[in-house]
Amino acid sequence: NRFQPDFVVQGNYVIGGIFPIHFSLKLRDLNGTYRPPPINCNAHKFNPRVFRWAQTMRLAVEEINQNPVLLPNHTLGYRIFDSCAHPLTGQRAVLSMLNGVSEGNSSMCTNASSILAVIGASGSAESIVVSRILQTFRIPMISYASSCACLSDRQKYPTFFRVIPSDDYQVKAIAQLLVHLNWTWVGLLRGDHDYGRFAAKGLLRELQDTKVCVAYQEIIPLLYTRQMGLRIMKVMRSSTAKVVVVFLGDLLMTPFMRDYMTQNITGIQWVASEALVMSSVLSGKEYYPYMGGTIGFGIRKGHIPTLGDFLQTVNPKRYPDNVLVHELWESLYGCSPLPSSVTQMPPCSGQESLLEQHSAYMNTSSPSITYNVYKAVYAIAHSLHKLLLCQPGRGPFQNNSCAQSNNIHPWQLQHYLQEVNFQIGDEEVDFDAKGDSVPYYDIINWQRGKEGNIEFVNVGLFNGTKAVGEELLIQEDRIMWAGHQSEVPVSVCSASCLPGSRKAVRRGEPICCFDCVPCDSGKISNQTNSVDCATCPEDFWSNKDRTACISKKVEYLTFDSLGIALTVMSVVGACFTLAVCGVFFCYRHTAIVRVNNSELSFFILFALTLCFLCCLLFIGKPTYWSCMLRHTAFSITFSLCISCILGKTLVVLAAFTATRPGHNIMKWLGPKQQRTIISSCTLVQVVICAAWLIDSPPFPSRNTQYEHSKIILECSVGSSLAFWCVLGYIGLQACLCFVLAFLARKLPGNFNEAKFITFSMLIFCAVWLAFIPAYISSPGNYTDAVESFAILTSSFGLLFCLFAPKSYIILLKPEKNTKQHLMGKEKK
Ligand code: TCR
Repeated sequence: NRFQPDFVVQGNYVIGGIFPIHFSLKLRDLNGTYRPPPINCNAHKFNPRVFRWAQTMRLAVEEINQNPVLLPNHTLGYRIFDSCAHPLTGQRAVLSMLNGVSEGNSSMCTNASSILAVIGASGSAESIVVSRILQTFRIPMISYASSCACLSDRQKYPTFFRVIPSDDYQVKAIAQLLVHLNWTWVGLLRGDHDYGRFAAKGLLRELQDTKVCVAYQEIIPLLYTRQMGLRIMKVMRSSTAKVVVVFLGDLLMTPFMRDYMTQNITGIQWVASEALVMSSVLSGKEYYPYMGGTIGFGIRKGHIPTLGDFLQTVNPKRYPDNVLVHELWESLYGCSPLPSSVTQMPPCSGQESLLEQHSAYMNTSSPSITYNVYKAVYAIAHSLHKLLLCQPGRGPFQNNSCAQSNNIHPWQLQHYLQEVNFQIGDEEVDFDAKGDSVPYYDIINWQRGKEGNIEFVNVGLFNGTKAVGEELLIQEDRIMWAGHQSEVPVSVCSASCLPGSRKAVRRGEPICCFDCVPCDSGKISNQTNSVDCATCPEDFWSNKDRTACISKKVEYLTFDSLGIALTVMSVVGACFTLAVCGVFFCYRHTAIVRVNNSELSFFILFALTLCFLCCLLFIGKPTYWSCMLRHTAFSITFSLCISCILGKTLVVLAAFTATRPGHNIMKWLGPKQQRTIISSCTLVQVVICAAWLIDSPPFPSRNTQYEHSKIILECSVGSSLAFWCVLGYIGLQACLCFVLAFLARKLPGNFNEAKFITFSMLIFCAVWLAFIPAYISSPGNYTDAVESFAILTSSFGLLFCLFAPKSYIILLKPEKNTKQHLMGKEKK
């Protein structure tokens, strides 16, 4: 039971082929207590797709042999071995190939060196083993499917070439795709082989500096068990990552997918690696709900016009002895072409014929790996052709020698292989220094076909030869996403932070998982996913949403409701005062006006009018002048007013003492002296104000401290000492006035003014005492309002207390407006 090649054809030059025609190899564990049984590939599953690859190699060799231009007068032969999709059996295949156990039953190691080059192997793990063995003999190999980036190492794999791009490019493409589609939270599923290991490593490396994070990485073992699968599915289900990248061939994916379908997990968007994305095994109807919408990168496809016809020539009648052909029939038709079959299958009718519908084998519409095999054979043929064309004395080898056509060494062929450059279809084939080929991928999307099965639709491309950033070209509108959706699925750990907030990383979690915290007031972020909030420039403040800086609101006491109210009150107050003035003037000859010094009354009324009006200075935008005027005008008018009242009190007091004999104080308090007292009292205030204005006058200022979002225009007092001095002086006058009036309150007479003066001073002092705390603690622009309010109330207080009783008598009780009546009390 010797390991035999599956196909052999003799020729001048023989090339080897290694294909994983069988798969699902289960190695028995050996404990050394029995003789290990031979590994029998044929007992395992037959892969029609790979069988097509092997047939493609045969076709290519046949074509070349018939080609009058390429390798004329020479024939190519081949020996094709089954690697059984496992490194161990791959090793056995390559050893058998080298040993030359080929022709019939000959057991001798003939033709050991007759293999010039090898096409293969498929999986990277197998290629690694095969390459390690072949490099001892310097035999070049061209792999059609091994894409592991690890194989680009010329030190380790000096004779390795491939016609599939290295996965380095594919992971770049996948990373760009993830970034492009904003999938920042992805799962990673890979097989437990070199291909999966290196691809995952590469992808993680590519994602390092992007916004994409990997939520989990799960490994599907080579020997798949349901238990393992269920554990992985649990992880997938519990994760919020809806996008899963898979680096897996369809052979490993299929058993996993079967269990996956029983688990009813939906909503997963698959990103398939190249090994999976063109898999016809998973293109059945039943897979659509679970795998529909899958997107991935497929290698460049070609076209082999004669392939369909060639594949059809393979049938059991033509190759009655070939086990593989029988197996093909068994796997495609479920019947056994041999009458004496060991399998339980029913015998075939003999009418079976290969049609397109047997896609696993017959799909020739857009061959990819198949085309790679074809290219690889041609690459060898072209190199050989070049080698044979070598002109003696002009060769590339030592002393410009050429290879001898009847004794070509494989290393000589490798030299030509490295240099080869030829056209096939519309594609140019060559190898770079590492033996790699041009990176070019199509973006494949799994959409629903007419019969409900999955169709592979081209929706873009990745051209690795283009400049960075321009490699990816994707037609998003043509893509059908998972769950038959036309909208791009979302796969993020945390939803993006809207403008107005910023990201805050969660401790111990990947950067893709974050919280969004709103910006502080005065700071803004105007982009989604901002990392930081920017501070607004001076005089600007954040808006309510914290998305833009807006200029601060400038506030001052203006003609808004408050300002209007104050204006109205002050105007009304002034009018009242003038009205009282008018009344007093009209009745200036009546007793009540005359009994009290009428001149002083008019003075007081005049000063009160000014007091009312100076309240208007507090309304409106503070300017240099209005600031200076405000406090000084107010303090001087008030000072004037209180001085007059003081004068009046003195007069009342004097009048009282004058009634007693021996005191003629009235002599000293004539109108002239009164005026002097009033003006000198006022003058003190004027001097204080003048000093204030000269030394450090009040000035308009912008207060940004009180409320950050506003600029409050106010008058700074300049010198607070002066300010409080001015107020203090008024207070002093008022107190003095109060005390004097208090002393005079008991004076006889029906109409005792001193009572009213006491009362008015009481109100005045109360108002201004209340003013102090209110002024100090009032917010922002309300300080002005508070001050003007205090002015108004105290003015009103004075007006009413001093003049309301008199006006009442004048206007409504004229009968009491007689000297007798006013002095009535005295008579008692
Ligand atoms: N590289 C994989 C094997 C592989 C494959 C395929 C197998 C690729 N594409 C298509 C079957 C069909 C990509 C490896 O192991 O390197």
